Amino acid sequence: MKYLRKLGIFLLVGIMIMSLAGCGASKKTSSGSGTFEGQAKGKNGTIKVEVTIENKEIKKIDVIENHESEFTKDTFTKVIDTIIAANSAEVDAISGATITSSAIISAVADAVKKSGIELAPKKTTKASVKAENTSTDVVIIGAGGAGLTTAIEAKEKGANVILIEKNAVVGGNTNFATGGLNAAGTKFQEAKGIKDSIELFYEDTMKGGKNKNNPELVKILTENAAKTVEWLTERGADLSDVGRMGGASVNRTHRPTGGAGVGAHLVEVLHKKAKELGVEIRTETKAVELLVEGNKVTGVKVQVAGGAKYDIKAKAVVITTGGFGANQEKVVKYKPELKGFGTTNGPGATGDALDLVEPLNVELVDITEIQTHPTVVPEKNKMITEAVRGNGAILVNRQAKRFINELQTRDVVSKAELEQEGKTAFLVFDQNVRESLSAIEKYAKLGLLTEASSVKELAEKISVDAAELEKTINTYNTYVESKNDKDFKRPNMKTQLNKAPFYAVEVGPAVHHTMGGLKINTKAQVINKSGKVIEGLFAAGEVTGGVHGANRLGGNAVADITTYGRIAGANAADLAKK
Ligand code: MEZ
Repeated sequence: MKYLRKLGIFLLVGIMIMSLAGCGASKKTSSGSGTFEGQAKGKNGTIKVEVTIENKEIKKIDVIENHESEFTKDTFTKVIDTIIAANSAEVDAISGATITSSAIISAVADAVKKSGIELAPKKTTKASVKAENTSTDVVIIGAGGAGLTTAIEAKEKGANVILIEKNAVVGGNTNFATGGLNAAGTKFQEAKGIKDSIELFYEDTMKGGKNKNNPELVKILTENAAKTVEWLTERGADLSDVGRMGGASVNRTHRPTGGAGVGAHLVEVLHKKAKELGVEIRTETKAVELLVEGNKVTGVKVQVAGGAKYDIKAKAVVITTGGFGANQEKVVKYKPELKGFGTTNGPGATGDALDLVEPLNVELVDITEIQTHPTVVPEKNKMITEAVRGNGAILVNRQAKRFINELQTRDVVSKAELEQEGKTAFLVFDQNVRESLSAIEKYAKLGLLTEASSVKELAEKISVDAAELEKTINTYNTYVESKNDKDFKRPNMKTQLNKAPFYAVEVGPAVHHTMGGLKINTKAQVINKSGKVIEGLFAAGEVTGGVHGANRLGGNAVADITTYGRIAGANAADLAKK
């Protein structure tokens, strides 16, 4: 019996050792073969991969841990395919998702190093990118939210469409948009009993833009945004949740159920739709010159990865390249006081269109109007969506005092923060707010939140006076109850901050949106310095100027890119049919 028990323990220990070896970092089965783990730091945290090698050849790469944004999914597939084809981790990173793709490459290199196996790299000829002159009805430059929308609309109107994108991945800055899309008079507002009107939306937008906006463009935006919400919904988007952004009189910011981020969701829906419709999307294809005959744009010269150039002739060209918020040189050129500021923009927002249109004498509007977003984590450049304030968070300074109506427009909140000690502030909220907005989960995963079980503990953790922070929050809670913010007249106080845990994030302003750009009319046609339409040339989204005036309201960018994207797509297709 004793002997049997001993044998049992012996076997159990043996099995445990074997299974521990199985779930360990490496499983080398025989020389030149095995499965090995490797890791590297991605944009949002650790990326872990499991690499299967058979007879010195990489056969399979599984990503077993990653915290990267949804939109990088394509990047994973592309870079893994490249590594397997080359049988080597010495491959190039992918433009538009450089940090993520470099991390995958490094994680694979780590696994290969741990394996001790010497791989024999294969010579790969980069799949030859077609670099032949071609022609189409409509060519669209830039596959962000505006470009994808334009492409779908033009294609659905019967045009043949080529959509080019300089990066290897689509989505551009829209991938980072979080807060939502503003629209007045939607069925989603109606279902929630929200009383809104196009007039009120128009007034808020003009006031937010300090009346510098082009009233005709704002009229078209505000009249058509609700139709855009319908259009997007019909094509698969979920915009059923409605929240509040700074400068809005009512809740009109549409976003996915539970308050999830809007941008990556829309890019996924639009990308899928564009592919389904047969839009030809050419990535790693950069516009280098507009083709012009007289006063007419007739196509675009492009350059592909590897350097070859070719022409795409088209009956209509639409520029949807976005703003220049990631281009410090251009930002400082137009607004020197923003020197040294961080940016919320993806690396592609470099303002290429400003150079492209230079020979065409295009009128630029409000080009010096550049917006900072007030709740960006310093150094990390992670934007904390305005929806967190919209759903109840407050801002306090280092004296633990509120200093502004948190739902003021971005220019006003940014300025107020820069006047505080340390030029930053703390965004403070509770579990009520966290539970109301799923976008916050991403910040928690990224480790951006300081969490505490009481206000006192939170104050200690962020080094502010505990009694003062308790007083500030208690006073704010009485304002929520009486619906009257006696200090700053904040209009929308959604919830008392009284449910533990409590949270804080240090935030400050960073470059967010470039309001200025190419002058367009209400048909999205581009206008030159003599006030004339440039035939065959359209533009939509952040590349244009006039819609937002001196300051854009949160939620109006996604409304702009999709609404004017639809307008540009429809008019470009019409022109092509003529
Ligand atoms: O429109 C925006 O820029 C926006 C809503 C950003 C955000 O705070 O989420």
